[in-house]
Amino acid sequence: MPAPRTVLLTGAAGGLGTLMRDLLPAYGYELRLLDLRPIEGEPDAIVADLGDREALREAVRGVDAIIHLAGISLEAPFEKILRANIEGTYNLYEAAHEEGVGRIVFASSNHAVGFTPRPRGDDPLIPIDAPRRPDTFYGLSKCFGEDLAQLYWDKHGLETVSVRIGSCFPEPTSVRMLSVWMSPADGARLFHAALTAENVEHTVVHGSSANTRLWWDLTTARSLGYDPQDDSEPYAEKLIAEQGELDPENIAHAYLGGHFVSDPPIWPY
Ligand code: NAI
Ligand code: 15L
Repeated sequence: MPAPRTVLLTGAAGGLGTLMRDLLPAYGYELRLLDLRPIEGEPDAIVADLGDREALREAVRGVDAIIHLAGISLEAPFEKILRANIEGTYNLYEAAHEEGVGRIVFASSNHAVGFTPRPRGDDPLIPIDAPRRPDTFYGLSKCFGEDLAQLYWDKHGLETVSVRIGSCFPEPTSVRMLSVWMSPADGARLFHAALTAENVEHTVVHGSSANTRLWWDLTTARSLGYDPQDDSEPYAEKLIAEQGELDPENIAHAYLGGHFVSDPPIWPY
């Protein structure tokens, strides 16, 4: 596949979309933006719902690749998750297939495997082939997205890199995040690698920086050419002073998914 140049960024008005709008053009991409909400200062952004198949078909026409961030990004009632994340992602894949788009980078989440116990002591890092253990309907929708990606590769030759993102924010804000944080700059590095690596078929990778307190294995992400440059450790002393170390008796500190595993999930995490 020739290196993509024109990339559709769905969810462009969101937190991660906003960070990527700033960072990805430096890699030479021309971004076409799409979101349910208008974006200030971006009059050309496409305002469309993932439920609108005609709008999606038009939005994907002529792009070389798609970064799919749009959807509900936290736990929500199943019906809402169904519409935005499950049907919406299906609609996007159908449109991409119909218009001949070669590659999608799918924003999956650590919550697809959120009930995986976090490593303690000398435990090995969580491998990329750990069994699915969604911690929410939200996490379940990410499992669906990953399986949808596999289907469209096997049946139609549409490639995807599913990035199980940890926590991509300007700074880590919790002790848990020290282990799963992905700096925005590393996020852009990983998306760039996912867009340009050869023959990815459908590859699932963990998405985080090279944190000292890392919980999961980054080998598959690195195999795409991803070379993370950041580490959450400079934030550790302050966060631990404020919040304390993770408590082994607290269920929300026991699993990869943090507070998403509690019922109902507790915010903030
Ligand atoms: P966000 O909630 O800030 O942004 C999501 C965007 O999607 C919003 O701008 C929203 O308007 C748009 N959207 C929602 N439903 C839509 C629909 N039906 N049609 C069109 N647009 C719709 O979320 P954030 O943090 O930017 O995350 C982006 C993606 O990355 C999400 O898919 C999220 O699940 C995933 N992710 C993010 C992580 C993070 O640390 N930020 C961690 C793991 C996964
Ligand atoms: C996610 O999947 C969410 O979209 C994001 O808002 C964070 O909560 C992140 O996971 C996390 O686990 O920190």
